Amino acid sequence: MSEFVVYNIPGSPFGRAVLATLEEKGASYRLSPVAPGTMRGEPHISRHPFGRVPVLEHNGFMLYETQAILRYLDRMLPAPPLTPKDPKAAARMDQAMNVNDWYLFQGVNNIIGFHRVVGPRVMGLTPDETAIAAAMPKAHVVCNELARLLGPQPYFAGDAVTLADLLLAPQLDFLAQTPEWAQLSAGNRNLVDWLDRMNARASLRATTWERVADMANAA
Ligand SMILES: N[C@@H](CCC(=O)N[C@@H](CS)C(=O)NCC(=O)O)C(=O)O
Repeated sequence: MSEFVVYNIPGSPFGRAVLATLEEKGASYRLSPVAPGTMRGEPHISRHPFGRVPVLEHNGFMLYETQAILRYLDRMLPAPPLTPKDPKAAARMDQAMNVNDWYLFQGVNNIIGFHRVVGPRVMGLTPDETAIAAAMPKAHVVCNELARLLGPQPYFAGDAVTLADLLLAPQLDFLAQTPEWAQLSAGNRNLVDWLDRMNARASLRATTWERVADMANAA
């Protein structure tokens, strides 16, 4: 199995999901850092026509969109399996992954996470408190719904980690770095415990912003 190349920016939660999945699989991979501000120009725009990260390259096969990448990795590298066999559990996994993309990222993390974490850290921006406050009602709905979907199970699709956990954990870990997390997690103890469980995994510890920045510097 030849090496996987991940085009990514340190700090990207979507990129971290790909790296964490490769770590869970014990796969050999290389990070190819994309400099912020260069994603809408060549060469990156030829890899990703929407100018985003991550992009996976495998034996010349280029793939963007994190869910597609995670499913490709799970099919190419079957052990350990990260998709449940049971159709209902697999449907819960798919549902949680779509909640991540459509509701947690869009309108919550791309506002609150951006203004609290990425903007200040990467661009030296001051958080836009009005935008953050406007995103909070949706953020409450999303966090409460994720806690409801998780319920008493250890992971989103049951007893074992799946692609849903690996997609959601980097996003929620981002939100957990903001002061808003105290309100968003209040009453959602199961989500906090799940995030602690995920953050304790070797795959998540190997792919923190700092660790990915180290990989980028070494590339
Ligand atoms: N739907 C895409 C979303 C990827 C995405 O939004 N990535 C962010 C970083 S976490 C990005 O590249 N943002 C750059 C930009 O919007 O300019 C996926 O699933 O891969």
